[in-house]
Amino acid sequence: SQAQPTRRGALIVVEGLDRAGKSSQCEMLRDSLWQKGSPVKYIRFPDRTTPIGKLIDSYLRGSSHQDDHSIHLLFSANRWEVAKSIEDEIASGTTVIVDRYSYSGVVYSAAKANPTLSLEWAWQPEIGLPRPDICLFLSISPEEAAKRGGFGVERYENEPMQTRVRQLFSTVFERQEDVSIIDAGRSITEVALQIQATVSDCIEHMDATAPLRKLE
Ligand code: NYM
Ligand code: MG
Repeated sequence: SQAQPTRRGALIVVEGLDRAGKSSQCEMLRDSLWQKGSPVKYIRFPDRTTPIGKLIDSYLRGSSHQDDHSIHLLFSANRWEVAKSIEDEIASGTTVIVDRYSYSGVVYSAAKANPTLSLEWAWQPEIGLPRPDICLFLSISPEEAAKRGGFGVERYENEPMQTRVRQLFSTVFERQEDVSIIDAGRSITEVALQIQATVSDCIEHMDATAPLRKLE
């Protein structure tokens, strides 16, 4: 009999505002896929462990200053430096769950209202990166976010910035294909079950013999 073509893994991105519950949901999704026997890996951006990631971390903690364009390109470079390893994992059959990706990249930078840093400008360095098979947008209302406790101490964790980020996420996801909006204002379990169902549906319907696509 003929050998089956290798099924590649899926690239699953989880996006949302700060305090939407992304990290907990990513961990639960990883565990549920693992229990079903799928090889799976969970990564996050920014990856603060690399040399570029350390510059980003210092900027976010407010210990260093960066020009808006410069920090934007560092966030993008932080994705490019692991793009190949994501592609390799996926080609070998591992599903990769990514906590924040290019969508956070463009939205947080454009939210600074810098006149020469538009969404369009911000998207350019993302072109060619691995394209997610699905992007789950964890949506919570500003009221629900407020109930989840105060802001952290990092740059961007303030009301005016979060309001602009929320608006820009809507703009970006209106134009984007393969997005699933998840109402993340519900209980952790309800949200987790909807995410699992959405991801199973995506994995079942995607062409797992075709290679991963690229962002364009
Ligand atoms: N962030 C994250 C960006 O500004 N650009 C990016 O490309 C990415 C991936 O970093 N407030 C911002 C959004 C967050 C901050 O992320 C740190 P996290 O997930 O809170 O550690
Ligand atoms: Mg955060």
